[in-house]
Amino acid sequence: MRPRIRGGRSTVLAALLSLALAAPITAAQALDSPAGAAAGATAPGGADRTNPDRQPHQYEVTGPATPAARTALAATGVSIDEVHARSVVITADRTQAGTLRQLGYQVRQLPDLPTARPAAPGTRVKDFPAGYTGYHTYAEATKEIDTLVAKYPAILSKQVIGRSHEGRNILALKLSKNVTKDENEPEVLFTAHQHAREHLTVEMALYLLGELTSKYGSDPRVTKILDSREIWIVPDLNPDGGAYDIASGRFRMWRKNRQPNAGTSEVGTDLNRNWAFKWGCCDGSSDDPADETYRGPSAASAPEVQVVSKFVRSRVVGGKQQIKAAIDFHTYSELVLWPQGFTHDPTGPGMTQDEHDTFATLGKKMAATNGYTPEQSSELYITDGSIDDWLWGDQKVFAYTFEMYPSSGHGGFYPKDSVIAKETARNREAVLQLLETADCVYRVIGKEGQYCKGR
Ligand code: 0X9
Ligand code: CA
Ligand code: ZN
Repeated sequence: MRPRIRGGRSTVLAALLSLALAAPITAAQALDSPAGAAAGATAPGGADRTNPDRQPHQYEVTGPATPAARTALAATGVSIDEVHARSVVITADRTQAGTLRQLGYQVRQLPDLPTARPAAPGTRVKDFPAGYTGYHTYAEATKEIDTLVAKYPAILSKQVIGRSHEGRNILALKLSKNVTKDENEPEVLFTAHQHAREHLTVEMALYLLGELTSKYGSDPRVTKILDSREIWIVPDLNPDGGAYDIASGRFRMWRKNRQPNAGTSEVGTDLNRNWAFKWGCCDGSSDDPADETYRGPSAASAPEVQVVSKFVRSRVVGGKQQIKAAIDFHTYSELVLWPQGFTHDPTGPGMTQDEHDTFATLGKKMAATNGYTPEQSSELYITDGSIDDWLWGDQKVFAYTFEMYPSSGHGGFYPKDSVIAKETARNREAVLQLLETADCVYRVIGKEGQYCKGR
């Protein structure tokens, strides 16, 4: 059993609030000002998120030096943001930090980021604060995507594949020559923004959309890729969380989605613990809705996870999954990670030696292009219900997780907008290599003949 560091704290008020929030709003109410996304002192976060003991901060925890020790710490439900040789940086609130101290951890609070002055209570800020306005809000990203679709209709198309809990559209953009036809070409999936505070990943998706459209016909590599692949980009898996994170005028350090939880005022599920493969199996997620890594009440309980799971399954054509490779973008730590996250074993059930070697070889190749550190994700700490484990374990997609800039410090989840151009372009080469390899990923270990004949 994982140590529960905090019990439920349901009050009558909290129960009423969560009931009030439980009704999903309609699409018509959605988009810019969903009812559930109101800001201010009474913001549902839950009810006591205005309590200073419940504000998230980053803490340095000294001691954990092995994957097992980090998994034990992560099993308390805090998120691990940085991994160092003999310490980690976590996100937790004061109550959780106190509990960790009681468990014997050495815990030191790190200074909060200087953020803009909060908006007046009850008002809702629509843009990022000064120094961050180069980041795209959901509305700005939607507008930019629509402009690109209008400009490049022959190679870019947009589908609404479903809606978030609060009713925002979840999009899948397809990029390919003859984009309106489903051709028999290898498909590659890029996803971003499962975690609300990881705004740089939306910029990564927008960068890829801009690059792959504007360079078609002039850049020979991009041209060849669009001529021979079908690329899917889901630029924002957690639009509700992203909007909530910026809505008060100061960053809330929010991670989860914005789905209420029954019987508590605590809001949200960690989408990257909610996927329906070995969900909750292995002490790699939390069963406490108050925790950062709450896995949800059941596998794929989050509408955002359902929407993208259904979309991925829809790419099975003639009994064959068309998507061959994928990257899910996160921040931060500058890592290229591969499955399986639920186990420390590099091979074993669900992963042959050749499959592992293929993952590792391609992962290291990509990491050599962007300077990230390549490793199996469980080298960090065990996770269960993550998207890459589901894509691999359930769909046999060679799925990676990229943890983007910074490697540590430097604004953590909130680097200034001045880094966007450099830190998105930094992954260009890795993305192109993945796309070029997608017709036979096993080529990287020289086993094309064995695994990719007769495709
Ligand atoms: O914990 C996570 O979900 C990821 N780190 S983050 O700081 N972006 O939250 C890491 C996931 C690593 N595990 C797998 N990819 N399975
Ligand atoms: Ca095509
Ligand atoms: Zn993340």
